[in-house]
Amino acid sequence: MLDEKMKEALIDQINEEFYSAYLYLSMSAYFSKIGLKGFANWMNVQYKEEVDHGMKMFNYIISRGEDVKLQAIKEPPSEWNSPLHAFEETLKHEQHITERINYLVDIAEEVKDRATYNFLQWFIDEQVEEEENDREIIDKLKLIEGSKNGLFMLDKELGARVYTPLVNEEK
Ligand code: OFO
Repeated sequence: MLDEKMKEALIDQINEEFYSAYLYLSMSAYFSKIGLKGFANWMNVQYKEEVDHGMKMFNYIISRGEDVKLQAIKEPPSEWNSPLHAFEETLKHEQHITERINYLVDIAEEVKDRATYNFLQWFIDEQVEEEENDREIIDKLKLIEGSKNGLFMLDKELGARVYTPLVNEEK
């Protein structure tokens, strides 16, 4: 059993995570379109990780004996002005997700739900990593600004990112 407010907020978060997945899949399409296959790969891996986040949330609610009524996922943007713009928007989005996770932790504290509080710690750590990754790529994009060669090298680097599924017990 979950407190009603807690349950509603966790279900909203499933939607946020699947919207994140949709946003990054859309960015993957954008990068493919402008010929940056490595960037597209990076976003594709990010998309899969976000699906994992949504499923982790979903499985947790089910494990607490609750039902889940899924909501519509809104349409993400499909155009950005530049790779830098796309990554700045990615960082902004992740900062929004961090606020959301903090809000969930606040509710868990408010309703004294220790199990959910514990469950959310994984997301707290994950958000630190997510924001750090985005900031690193933004810094690199700023450094190579205007250099086609630099962009080519970064595309190669981002093309090497490999998706690692969350193992079952972590989900
Ligand atoms: Fe990008 O961490 Fe989930 O949303």
